[in-house]
Amino acid sequence: MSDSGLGFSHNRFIGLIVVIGVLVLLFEGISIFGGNIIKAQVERSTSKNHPNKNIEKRLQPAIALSQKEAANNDGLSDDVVDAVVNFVAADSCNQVIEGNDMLQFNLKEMVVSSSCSEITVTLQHTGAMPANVMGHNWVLTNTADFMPVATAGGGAGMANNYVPVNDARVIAASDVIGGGAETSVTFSSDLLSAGGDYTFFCSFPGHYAIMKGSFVVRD
Ligand SMILES: [Cu+2]
Repeated sequence: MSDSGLGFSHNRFIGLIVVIGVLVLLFEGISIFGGNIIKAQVERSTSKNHPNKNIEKRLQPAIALSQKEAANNDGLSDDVVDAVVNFVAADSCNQVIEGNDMLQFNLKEMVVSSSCSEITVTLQHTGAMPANVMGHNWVLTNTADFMPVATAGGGAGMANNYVPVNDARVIAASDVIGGGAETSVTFSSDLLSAGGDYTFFCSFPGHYAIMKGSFVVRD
């Protein structure tokens, strides 16, 4: 019987080496496999391994809060801020506003400069419905006169574009138009004063409650 010198037979010694080798490989395989599972869990549960991966998501609440705070601090809506930022006095003398088939104007506020001697408002009906069903016009009054004039306009009828005839409370009024049409009205700024409280609206019966906005005259 041959002897390896360690008390084993030569064949048993070789066999032992092979078994140890296999166990080492197996253990390493399990370690890598287990390691990958843990790594994947870490990646899923935290963004530690990818600092930039979810950075927008993690910053979002802070940004949303600061925007809200800014809006609250200056007390102005985003629309007003946009209007002020984009305001050009000369350009403001020509206003364009759209009405659609869903009883909406595309503007909640219009801002003109007190330096305009005349103001032209162009109304575009971007819908498809006819004037007798979904007609729109653009009427301007002092805010205090808005409701009474809108009500009186309903009684004036389509023949008068739903605007009371010879009514001094009406600062400006366009024709009633249907889908795809466009109309405009030009009026003097003599009846306007900077800082005055004006409301524009559509006087088609039932529309003024939704189709209205504030008309601002700036110095
Ligand atoms: Cu309308």
